[in-house]
Amino acid sequence: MEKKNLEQRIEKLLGTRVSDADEQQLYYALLALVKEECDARPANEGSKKIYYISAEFLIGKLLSNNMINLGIYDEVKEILAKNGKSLEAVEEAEPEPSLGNGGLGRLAACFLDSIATLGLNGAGIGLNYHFGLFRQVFEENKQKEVKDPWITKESWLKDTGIRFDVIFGHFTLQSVLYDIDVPGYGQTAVNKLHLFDVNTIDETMVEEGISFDKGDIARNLTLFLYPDDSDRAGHLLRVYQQYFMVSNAAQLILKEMEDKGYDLHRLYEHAVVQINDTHPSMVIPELIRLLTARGISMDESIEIVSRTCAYTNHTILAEALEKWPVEYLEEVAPSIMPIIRELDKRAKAKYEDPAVAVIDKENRVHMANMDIHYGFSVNGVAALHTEILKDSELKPFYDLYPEKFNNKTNGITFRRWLMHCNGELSDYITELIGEGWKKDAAELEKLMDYRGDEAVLERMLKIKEDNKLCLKAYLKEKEGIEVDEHSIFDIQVKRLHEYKRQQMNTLYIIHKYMEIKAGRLPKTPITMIFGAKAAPAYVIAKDIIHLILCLQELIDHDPEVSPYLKIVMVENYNVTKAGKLIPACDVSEQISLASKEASGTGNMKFMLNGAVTLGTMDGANVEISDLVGAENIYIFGKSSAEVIDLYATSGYKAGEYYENDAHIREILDFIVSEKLLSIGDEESLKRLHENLVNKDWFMTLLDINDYIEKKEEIFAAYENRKEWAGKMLVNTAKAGFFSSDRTIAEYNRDIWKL
Ligand code: 26V
Repeated sequence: MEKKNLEQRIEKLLGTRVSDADEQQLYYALLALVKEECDARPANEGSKKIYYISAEFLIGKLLSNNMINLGIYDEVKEILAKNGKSLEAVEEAEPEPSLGNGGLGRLAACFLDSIATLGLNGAGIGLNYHFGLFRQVFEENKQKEVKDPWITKESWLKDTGIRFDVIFGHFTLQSVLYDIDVPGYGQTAVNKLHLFDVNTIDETMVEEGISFDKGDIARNLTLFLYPDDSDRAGHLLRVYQQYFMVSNAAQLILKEMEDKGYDLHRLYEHAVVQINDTHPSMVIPELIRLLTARGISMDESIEIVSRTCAYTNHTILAEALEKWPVEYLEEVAPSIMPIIRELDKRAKAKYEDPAVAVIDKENRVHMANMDIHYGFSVNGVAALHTEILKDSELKPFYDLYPEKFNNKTNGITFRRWLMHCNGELSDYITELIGEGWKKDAAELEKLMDYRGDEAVLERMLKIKEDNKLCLKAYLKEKEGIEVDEHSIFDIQVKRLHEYKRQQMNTLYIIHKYMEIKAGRLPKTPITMIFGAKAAPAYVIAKDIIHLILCLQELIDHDPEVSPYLKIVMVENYNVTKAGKLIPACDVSEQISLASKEASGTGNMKFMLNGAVTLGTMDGANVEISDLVGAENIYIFGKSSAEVIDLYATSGYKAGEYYENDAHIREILDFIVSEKLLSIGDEESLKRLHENLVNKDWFMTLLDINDYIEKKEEIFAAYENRKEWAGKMLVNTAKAGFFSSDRTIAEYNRDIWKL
């Protein structure tokens, strides 16, 4: 597109001069421009298509990323600048949809970008939640959930006119299909994200916070992602959502196959379905149902679908592996229950082991088990994770089907997580090694040549400083929080979960607070930044947020401590905030209990942007550590093998650490000290204290001393600025492996075979 032409097009869409328009008008004009541009481009073609089905697509704001991918970002930026406008200000006008919870959903979004960028014929399929997960607000140092509307009159959604009937036990709902365009970087063709919805949704039924009548499915089906499931109605609603998602997906897939005139007996030659965690698992019986309804025998339908579907596991936490009572499925989706029973019967006829049954003795359907028996591929998301699946978590299945198991280490799109969020570093890299890395991330390795180049190292430090200044301004404006750009920015942002051990980081803060009180001051002040949403019904996770916010208040009001230590918990952590925080980070906290974090993807984003990792040997940290080498990462804590053994032998007793280690006791008791109780909620703080002393299921106290020691070590290393800059450079240079382009190329080579 020619520049002059582009400006004219924008002005035509605006109906006024760029210089006369406000940010809101400019946003809508650019939205329309990008949609027009996508409409003008062809769809990816090919005789086989990948359908990536996921309950979450954490896509973030799309304007800038779409413009980068379409190749008009720099020009638009210039046109705006010339007219006295800033693209950053325009970005503010775009609402961010919270169609995801964390890593699973963000991975799906990165994958869509890479599938399109590699020119693969593919689509995402999910649901159009009107209020997303929820928006987090802090009140009285506690998380409160409110609805998070994001759909405005003009948005990325395009009504396709496609409608399907989904038949539930007691009623039928007609779906509405909206599409969001997914342009690939430097590609002409465009893919789609398909989001299904119902026209009968009633947004007004949400009452206080995020509560609503869970029984009224026609009106509530797509209000929220992961609606509260603490009662039967909530469980049923989740099953309604899942069946609605996959029935639509299966109908769409077969419609596309039939429109192309493909033979459904050979569905697997033209379609591959990637099941993202267990939420879309019912697509297997639904596809079988639809094939048998078209006259294909049960035997053959099962065979066809088993050759079409592949499953990705994203967690080994037992509670996240879904098991739905047969009774619920009978009520919601009675038409697939006979098929699930048939699948169960066949599995039981072949394998006696109850561990691999589809329906267990308590009459619950194990979704993952169904996926593994009736899919052709099972993958984990990092090398260690896949090994744990094979050796312990899914061992009985690995023994049956070794050929199905494979690893696909996660990745991230460098378009969003470097080119867009860190323009300065991105441009500097290009200045040093050329443009090639944007299409082939492995080329970042060329940066290794500059390890000893002082000017380059100086510049890396300068860029980090600039990004810290940007974050400082952002936090001041958005959260009213003042940070010191000369302090060390130590960041932990991710879902709040005990296994991720934000509580361990918090115990360090108490330790450091006591040190400062005792006159042992850090050389460089420290800013500890958190961002995390807790699931609304996850009581201990909310207690941890409460503790962090109470410590933030305590330290802010203590002039003896506040010059050296600052706590920041950003409200409503999301993709946009991640884009501001990550480029400014010095120390990346990746401190999960070894064996529990399947992969992590934040760890990759931080290293790419020149942060140094403080972490356990868990998930993809293991691969990061292998790549950067021991001098460029700070590893602590017990190994996954040791942890797995502790669980097997019930060998970990938090109480013993509390009894036998005076320092640990002192730190923990601070949680229920006068100082904190005068700020916080007694019930919440006492519950957390009691949990850490007597339960501590994710073994915080096991690693706390090691963690404190390593953290002091990494802070000391920060003092040698030149050596630190070398570590930053190596981290960026070695991050190429974690491009989602590499991950998707591997999915395609080993699983999808497009
Ligand atoms: C979590 C939750 C929590 C809120 C209530 C409902 C609900 C439902 C499902 C889940 C599962 C989340 C699974 C997940 O996000 N796994 C993450 O996947 C990432 C991408 O593979 C990986 O990097 C992370 O290690 C893994 O935790």
